[in-house]
Amino acid sequence: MARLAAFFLLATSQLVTAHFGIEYPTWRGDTLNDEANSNYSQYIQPCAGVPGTLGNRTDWPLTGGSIKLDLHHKWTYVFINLGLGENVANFNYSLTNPFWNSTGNGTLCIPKLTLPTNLPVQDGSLASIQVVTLGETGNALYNCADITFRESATTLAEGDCQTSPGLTYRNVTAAAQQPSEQSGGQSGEQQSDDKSSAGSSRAVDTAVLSAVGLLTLLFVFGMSV
Ligand SMILES: *[C@@H]1O[C@H](CO)[C@@H](O)[C@H](O)[C@H]1NC(C)=O
Ligand SMILES: *[C@@H]1O[C@H](CO)[C@@H](O)[C@H](O)[C@H]1NC(C)=O
Ligand SMILES: *[C@@H]1O[C@H](CO)[C@@H](O)[C@H](O)[C@H]1NC(C)=O
Ligand SMILES: *[C@@H]1O[C@H](CO)[C@@H](O)[C@H](O)[C@H]1NC(C)=O
Ligand SMILES: *[C@@H]1O[C@H](CO)[C@@H](O)[C@H](O)[C@H]1NC(C)=O
Ligand SMILES: *[C@@H]1O[C@H](CO)[C@@H](O)[C@H](O)[C@H]1NC(C)=O
Ligand SMILES: [Cu+2]
Repeated sequence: MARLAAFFLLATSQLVTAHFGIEYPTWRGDTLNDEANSNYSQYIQPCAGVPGTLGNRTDWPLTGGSIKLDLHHKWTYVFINLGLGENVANFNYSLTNPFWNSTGNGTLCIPKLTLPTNLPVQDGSLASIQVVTLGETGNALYNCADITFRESATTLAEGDCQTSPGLTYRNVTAAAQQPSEQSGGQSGEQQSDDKSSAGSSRAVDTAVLSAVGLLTLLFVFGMSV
């Protein structure tokens, strides 16, 4: 527990300043620039203090759609969750299993997120997407976007879903011996790791894993930092 306490001190003393945005699907509220709503704060879970009743819903494909994020940090963990219903309280479906360590700032566009199998949705089902980013100090940031599942909806066209040069993301997974890296705009194609970086992958993994263990503890105890 001493280790956890030390982690907390670290977490609360080094507040992160840059935040992130959701460019697509349209987010609930502009939590970066909306000065009028001074109650918005990306530190507030589950949705930065933006009520789920503002009404901007994007039609999103039944088989999974695109997501476009505006990231400002050198790197960040990214979790994307889904909750079903009109005013979601429970974002209990993970769309990033494993979650990601995204490196670089700018736009990260994923052409098509994979949905959990047997997700109970049909044409017209309402849902919300929650994006959580987590920095090295353990501060989590939240934003949400509201969607309607539609048979007729499509994913973003390739030209509208470009990831900034130099921005990549990596799966963070206990099982992966050699995690692969991929840029978001590549339609799910894997890019093979550059051989010279393969040796250092494992060392990074160990660091990731111990951080993940700690984070799991935090989540289990329902602590928010
Ligand atoms: C929601 O939609 C309205 C009307 O189209 C628009 O003015 C507003 O900027 C949208 N909100 C966000 C957060 O994009
Ligand atoms: C912010 O929250 C306070 C307290 O709940 C409330 O009185 C106030 O109207 C809110 N401000 C805005 C801009 O929503
Ligand atoms: C998620 O939550 C909803 C509503 O609270 C519930 O109906 C559903 O069974 C839950 N699904 C899972 C996989 O936990
Ligand atoms: C990324 O960060 C660098 C250095 O802070 C900045 O100059 C650049 O404009 C940023 N790029 C984007 C796309 O935000
Ligand atoms: C991450 O893992 C998922 C599920 O195993 C896989 O579909 C995806 O291509 C992987 N992404 C990267 C960047 O390796
Ligand atoms: C996430 O990726 C960044 C950049 O590649 C790396 O510096 C950082 O160590 C990774 N996170 C962890 C906890 O390993
Ligand atoms: Cu930030």
